[in-house]
Amino acid sequence: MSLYTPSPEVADALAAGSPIVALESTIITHGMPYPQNLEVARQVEADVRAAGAVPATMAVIDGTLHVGLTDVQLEGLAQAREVAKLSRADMAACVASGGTGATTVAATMIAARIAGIAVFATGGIGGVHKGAEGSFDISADLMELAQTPVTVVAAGAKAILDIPKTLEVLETQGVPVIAYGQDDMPAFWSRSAGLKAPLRMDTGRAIAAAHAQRATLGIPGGQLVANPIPETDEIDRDTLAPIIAQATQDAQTHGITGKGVTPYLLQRIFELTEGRSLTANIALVRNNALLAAEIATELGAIGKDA
Ligand code: PSU
Ligand code: MN
Repeated sequence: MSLYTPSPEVADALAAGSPIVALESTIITHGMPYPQNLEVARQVEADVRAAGAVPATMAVIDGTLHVGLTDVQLEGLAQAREVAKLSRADMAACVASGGTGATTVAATMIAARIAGIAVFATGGIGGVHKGAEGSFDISADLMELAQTPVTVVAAGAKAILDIPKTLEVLETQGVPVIAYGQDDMPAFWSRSAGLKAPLRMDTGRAIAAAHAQRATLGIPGGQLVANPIPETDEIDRDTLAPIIAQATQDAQTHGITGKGVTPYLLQRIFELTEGRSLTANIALVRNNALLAAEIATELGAIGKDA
Protein backbone atom coordinates (compact mmCIF):
# COMPACT_ATOMS: atom_id res chain seq x y z
CA MET A 1 0.00 0.00 0.00
CA SER A 2 1.23 3.42 -0.87
CA LEU A 3 2.33 5.65 1.97
CA TYR A 4 0.21 8.50 0.67
CA THR A 5 -2.63 9.42 -1.65
CA PRO A 6 -1.84 12.01 -4.31
CA SER A 7 -4.54 14.25 -5.76
CA PRO A 8 -5.19 13.52 -9.46
CA GLU A 9 -3.14 16.52 -10.61
CA VAL A 10 -0.24 15.63 -8.29
CA ALA A 11 -0.30 12.02 -9.53
CA ASP A 12 -0.06 13.29 -13.13
CA ALA A 13 2.74 15.72 -12.30
CA LEU A 14 4.73 13.04 -10.43
CA ALA A 15 4.38 10.67 -13.39
CA ALA A 16 5.41 13.38 -15.87
CA GLY A 17 8.22 14.76 -13.70
CA SER A 18 6.72 18.25 -13.90
CA PRO A 19 7.28 20.88 -11.20
CA ILE A 20 5.30 20.58 -7.95
CA VAL A 21 5.11 22.98 -5.00
CA ALA A 22 4.22 21.61 -1.56
CA LEU A 23 1.90 23.75 0.61
CA GLU A 24 1.13 23.36 4.32
CA SER A 25 -2.30 23.15 5.93
CA THR A 26 -1.68 24.45 9.47
CA ILE A 27 -1.72 27.93 7.97
CA ILE A 28 -5.34 27.12 6.94
CA THR A 29 -6.53 25.54 10.20
CA HIS A 30 -4.49 27.40 12.81
CA GLY A 31 -3.06 30.42 10.99
CA MET A 32 -6.04 32.29 9.55
CA PRO A 33 -9.77 32.57 10.31
CA TYR A 34 -12.57 31.14 8.16
CA PRO A 35 -13.53 32.07 5.43
CA GLN A 36 -10.37 33.96 4.49
CA ASN A 37 -8.30 30.83 5.13
CA LEU A 38 -10.21 28.96 2.40
CA GLU A 39 -10.00 31.86 -0.05
CA VAL A 40 -6.26 32.14 0.53
CA ALA A 41 -5.68 28.39 0.21
CA ARG A 42 -7.51 28.37 -3.13
CA GLN A 43 -5.79 31.53 -4.32
CA VAL A 44 -2.31 30.23 -3.49
CA GLU A 45 -3.02 26.98 -5.32
CA ALA A 46 -4.18 29.03 -8.33
CA ASP A 47 -1.01 31.14 -8.14
CA VAL A 48 1.16 28.02 -8.23
CA ARG A 49 -0.74 26.74 -11.27
CA ALA A 50 -0.51 30.10 -13.05
CA ALA A 51 3.24 29.99 -12.51
CA GLY A 52 3.43 26.63 -14.28
CA ALA A 53 3.64 24.21 -11.35
CA VAL A 54 1.20 21.93 -9.54
CA PRO A 55 0.19 22.64 -5.93
CA ALA A 56 0.33 19.84 -3.34
CA THR A 57 -1.38 20.93 -0.13
CA MET A 58 -0.63 18.35 2.57
CA ALA A 59 -2.93 17.00 5.30
CA VAL A 60 -3.75 13.77 7.12
CA ILE A 61 -7.44 12.94 6.72
CA ASP A 62 -8.90 9.89 8.48
CA GLY A 63 -5.46 8.35 8.79
CA THR A 64 -4.41 8.90 5.15
CA LEU A 65 -1.59 11.25 4.21
CA HIS A 66 -2.88 13.33 1.32
CA VAL A 67 -0.42 14.98 -1.05
CA GLY A 68 -2.64 17.48 -2.82
CA LEU A 69 -6.22 18.02 -1.72
CA THR A 70 -9.46 18.17 -3.66
CA ASP A 71 -11.50 21.33 -3.25
CA VAL A 72 -13.98 19.45 -1.04
CA GLN A 73 -11.15 18.34 1.26
CA LEU A 74 -9.72 21.84 1.35
CA GLU A 75 -13.10 23.26 2.32
CA GLY A 76 -13.59 20.58 4.97
CA LEU A 77 -10.28 21.46 6.62
CA ALA A 78 -10.88 25.20 6.42
CA GLN A 79 -14.21 24.86 8.24
CA ALA A 80 -13.24 22.17 10.71
CA ARG A 81 -12.76 23.00 14.35
CA GLU A 82 -10.48 21.09 16.66
CA VAL A 83 -8.28 19.74 13.86
CA ALA A 84 -4.97 18.50 15.24
CA LYS A 85 -1.83 20.46 14.47
CA LEU A 86 0.72 17.95 13.25
CA SER A 87 4.43 18.51 13.64
CA ARG A 88 7.18 15.85 13.37
CA ALA A 89 6.21 14.39 16.75
CA ASP A 90 2.54 13.92 15.83
CA MET A 91 2.52 12.60 12.26
CA ALA A 92 2.93 8.87 12.80
CA ALA A 93 0.48 8.69 15.72
CA CYS A 94 -2.17 10.56 13.69
CA VAL A 95 -1.82 8.23 10.69
CA ALA A 96 -1.71 5.11 12.87
CA SER A 97 -4.85 6.05 14.79
CA GLY A 98 -6.86 7.09 11.73
CA GLY A 99 -6.91 10.72 12.81
CA THR A 100 -7.17 14.00 10.95
CA GLY A 101 -4.66 16.81 11.20
CA ALA A 102 -3.11 19.76 9.45
CA THR A 103 0.60 19.77 8.69
CA THR A 104 3.03 22.38 10.03
CA VAL A 105 6.19 23.30 8.14
CA ALA A 106 8.01 20.33 9.72
CA ALA A 107 5.27 17.81 8.87
CA THR A 108 4.78 19.27 5.36
CA MET A 109 8.51 18.78 4.71
CA ILE A 110 8.20 15.14 5.82
CA ALA A 111 5.22 14.64 3.50
CA ALA A 112 7.06 16.34 0.62
CA ARG A 113 10.11 14.11 1.16
CA ILE A 114 7.94 10.98 1.09
CA ALA A 115 6.36 12.08 -2.20
CA GLY A 116 9.66 13.25 -3.73
CA ILE A 117 8.72 16.94 -3.80
CA ALA A 118 11.67 19.29 -3.34
CA VAL A 119 10.14 22.76 -2.99
CA PHE A 120 7.60 24.12 -0.50
CA ALA A 121 5.99 27.55 -0.10
CA THR A 122 4.56 28.96 3.11
CA GLY A 123 4.17 32.25 4.99
CA GLY A 124 6.35 32.13 8.07
CA ILE A 125 8.26 29.27 9.68
CA GLY A 126 8.33 28.44 13.36
CA GLY A 127 11.52 29.37 15.20
CA VAL A 128 13.00 30.33 18.54
CA HIS A 129 10.38 32.16 20.59
CA LYS A 130 11.12 35.32 22.51
CA GLY A 131 12.04 34.30 26.05
CA ALA A 132 13.18 30.85 24.88
CA GLU A 133 16.00 31.02 27.43
CA GLY A 134 13.23 30.47 30.00
CA SER A 135 10.56 28.54 28.06
CA PHE A 136 12.87 26.43 25.83
CA ASP A 137 10.26 27.01 23.07
CA ILE A 138 12.04 26.25 19.81
CA SER A 139 9.99 25.04 16.84
CA ALA A 140 10.63 21.58 15.41
CA ASP A 141 10.61 23.34 12.01
CA LEU A 142 14.26 24.30 12.53
CA MET A 143 15.47 20.76 13.18
CA GLU A 144 13.40 19.51 10.25
CA LEU A 145 15.19 21.93 7.94
CA ALA A 146 18.44 20.36 9.16
CA GLN A 147 17.49 16.84 8.14
CA THR A 148 14.89 16.83 5.36
CA PRO A 149 15.91 17.80 1.81
CA VAL A 150 13.25 20.37 0.97
CA THR A 151 13.76 24.02 0.02
CA VAL A 152 11.25 26.08 2.02
CA VAL A 153 10.24 29.52 0.74
CA ALA A 154 8.97 31.76 3.56
CA ALA A 155 8.88 35.51 4.20
CA GLY A 156 11.37 35.16 7.05
CA ALA A 157 10.17 34.73 10.60
CA LYS A 158 7.43 36.64 12.39
CA ALA A 159 8.47 39.13 15.03
CA ILE A 160 6.72 36.91 17.60
CA LEU A 161 10.02 35.04 17.33
CA ASP A 162 13.52 36.01 18.36
CA ILE A 163 15.03 36.37 14.90
CA PRO A 164 18.74 36.55 15.89
CA LYS A 165 18.36 33.40 18.03
CA THR A 166 16.44 31.68 15.23
CA LEU A 167 19.32 32.42 12.84
CA GLU A 168 21.82 31.10 15.40
CA VAL A 169 19.99 27.79 15.72
CA LEU A 170 19.75 27.47 11.94
CA GLU A 171 23.47 28.11 11.67
CA THR A 172 24.23 25.51 14.36
CA GLN A 173 22.00 23.03 12.55
CA GLY A 174 23.74 23.68 9.23
CA VAL A 175 20.74 25.15 7.44
CA PRO A 176 21.46 27.62 4.64
CA VAL A 177 19.36 30.78 5.07
CA ILE A 178 19.11 32.61 1.77
CA ALA A 179 17.64 36.10 1.44
CA TYR A 180 16.11 36.53 -1.99
CA GLY A 181 17.16 39.62 -3.93
CA GLN A 182 18.52 41.60 -0.97
CA ASP A 183 21.19 41.43 1.73
CA ASP A 184 18.88 41.88 4.72
CA MET A 185 16.97 39.14 6.46
CA PRO A 186 13.25 39.81 5.90
CA ALA A 187 10.93 39.73 8.92
CA PHE A 188 7.54 38.57 7.63
CA TRP A 189 5.45 41.77 7.71
CA SER A 190 8.48 43.96 7.02
CA ARG A 191 11.19 43.63 4.40
CA SER A 192 14.04 43.89 6.87
CA ALA A 193 14.70 42.43 10.31
CA GLY A 194 17.51 44.96 10.69
CA LEU A 195 20.24 42.36 10.22
CA LYS A 196 21.95 40.67 7.29
CA ALA A 197 20.95 37.22 6.16
CA PRO A 198 23.75 34.64 6.03
CA LEU A 199 23.37 34.17 2.24
CA ARG A 200 21.88 36.11 -0.64
CA MET A 201 20.70 34.84 -4.03
CA ASP A 202 19.02 36.79 -6.79
CA THR A 203 17.51 34.09 -9.01
CA GLY A 204 15.41 30.97 -8.67
CA ARG A 205 18.04 29.20 -10.75
CA ALA A 206 20.78 29.91 -8.18
CA ILE A 207 18.59 28.61 -5.35
CA ALA A 208 17.77 25.46 -7.34
CA ALA A 209 21.45 24.91 -8.13
CA ALA A 210 22.36 25.17 -4.43
CA HIS A 211 19.60 22.68 -3.55
CA ALA A 212 20.87 20.19 -6.13
CA GLN A 213 24.49 20.68 -5.06
CA ARG A 214 23.66 19.93 -1.45
CA ALA A 215 22.27 16.56 -2.50
CA THR A 216 25.29 15.87 -4.71
CA LEU A 217 27.61 16.55 -1.79
CA GLY A 218 25.58 14.22 0.41
CA ILE A 219 24.67 16.92 2.92
CA PRO A 220 21.28 16.12 4.47
CA GLY A 221 18.64 18.75 5.07
CA GLY A 222 17.02 21.56 3.16
CA GLN A 223 17.33 25.28 2.67
CA LEU A 224 15.37 28.24 3.98
CA VAL A 225 14.64 30.93 1.41
CA ALA A 226 13.60 34.22 2.99
CA ASN A 227 11.60 36.15 0.40
CA PRO A 228 10.75 39.73 1.39
CA ILE A 229 7.10 40.80 1.40
CA PRO A 230 6.21 43.04 -1.61
CA GLU A 231 6.84 46.71 -0.73
CA THR A 232 3.22 47.78 -1.18
CA ASP A 233 2.02 45.32 1.46
CA GLU A 234 4.65 45.94 4.11
CA ILE A 235 3.61 46.94 7.67
CA ASP A 236 6.32 48.80 9.53
CA ARG A 237 7.89 47.35 12.65
CA ASP A 238 6.93 50.23 14.93
CA THR A 239 3.23 49.64 14.26
CA LEU A 240 3.47 45.96 15.13
CA ALA A 241 5.94 45.99 18.01
CA PRO A 242 3.43 46.96 20.74
CA ILE A 243 0.84 44.54 19.34
CA ILE A 244 3.30 41.67 19.41
CA ALA A 245 4.37 42.60 22.93
CA GLN A 246 0.73 42.61 24.02
CA ALA A 247 -0.01 39.24 22.36
CA THR A 248 3.08 37.69 23.95
CA GLN A 249 2.04 39.05 27.36
CA ASP A 250 -1.50 37.68 26.89
CA ALA A 251 -0.14 34.23 26.05
CA GLN A 252 1.80 34.24 29.31
CA THR A 253 -1.15 35.50 31.33
CA HIS A 254 -3.31 32.70 29.96
CA GLY A 255 -0.63 30.06 30.57
CA ILE A 256 -0.43 29.04 26.89
CA THR A 257 2.41 26.55 26.29
CA GLY A 258 3.67 23.95 23.79
CA LYS A 259 2.02 23.75 20.42
CA GLY A 260 -0.71 26.15 21.51
CA VAL A 261 1.66 29.12 21.58
CA THR A 262 2.03 29.93 17.88
CA PRO A 263 -1.70 29.57 16.98
CA TYR A 264 -2.63 31.71 20.01
CA LEU A 265 -0.22 34.48 19.02
CA LEU A 266 -1.37 34.47 15.38
CA GLN A 267 -5.04 34.70 16.41
CA ARG A 268 -4.34 37.44 18.96
CA ILE A 269 -2.36 39.54 16.47
CA PHE A 270 -5.18 39.18 13.95
CA GLU A 271 -7.64 40.50 16.57
CA LEU A 272 -5.38 43.31 17.75
CA THR A 273 -4.68 44.56 14.21
CA GLU A 274 -8.38 44.23 13.33
CA GLY A 275 -7.47 42.00 10.43
CA ARG A 276 -4.80 44.22 8.97
CA SER A 277 -2.12 41.60 9.58
CA LEU A 278 -4.05 39.20 7.38
CA THR A 279 -3.92 41.35 4.22
CA ALA A 280 -0.14 41.43 4.43
CA ASN A 281 -0.03 37.74 5.26
CA ILE A 282 -2.00 36.89 2.12
CA ALA A 283 0.24 39.02 -0.10
CA LEU A 284 3.42 37.42 1.16
CA VAL A 285 2.18 33.83 0.89
CA ARG A 286 1.16 34.47 -2.73
CA ASN A 287 4.55 36.03 -3.43
CA ASN A 288 6.27 32.97 -1.93
CA ALA A 289 4.18 30.59 -4.03
CA LEU A 290 5.41 32.28 -7.22
CA LEU A 291 9.08 32.07 -6.22
CA ALA A 292 8.65 28.43 -5.14
CA ALA A 293 7.10 27.57 -8.52
CA GLU A 294 10.08 29.18 -10.25
CA ILE A 295 12.59 27.26 -8.10
CA ALA A 296 10.72 23.99 -8.74
CA THR A 297 10.78 24.66 -12.48
CA GLU A 298 14.52 25.45 -12.43
CA LEU A 299 15.21 22.33 -10.37
CA GLY A 300 13.35 20.27 -12.97
CA ALA A 301 15.53 21.83 -15.72
CA ILE A 302 18.73 20.97 -13.78
CA GLY A 303 17.51 17.39 -13.32
CA LYS A 304 16.89 17.04 -17.06
CA ASP A 305 20.31 18.51 -17.98
CA ALA A 306 22.14 16.19 -15.61
N1 PSU B 1 4.24 31.17 11.65
C1 PSU B 1 3.42 31.93 10.90
N2 PSU B 1 2.28 31.38 10.41
C2 PSU B 1 1.96 30.07 10.64
C3 PSU B 1 2.84 29.27 11.41
C4 PSU B 1 3.97 29.86 11.90
O1 PSU B 1 3.71 33.08 10.68
O2 PSU B 1 0.91 29.59 10.18
C5 PSU B 1 2.54 27.81 11.65
C6 PSU B 1 3.31 26.94 10.63
O3 PSU B 1 2.54 25.80 10.32
C7 PSU B 1 4.54 26.52 11.41
C8 PSU B 1 3.93 26.34 12.80
O4 PSU B 1 5.17 25.34 10.96
O5 PSU B 1 3.00 27.41 12.93
C9 PSU B 1 4.98 26.39 13.89
O6 PSU B 1 4.42 26.02 15.10
P1 PSU B 1 5.35 25.77 16.38
O7 PSU B 1 5.90 27.13 16.71
O8 PSU B 1 4.42 25.24 17.43
O9 PSU B 1 6.39 24.77 15.95
MN1 MN C 1 6.75 25.69 20.16
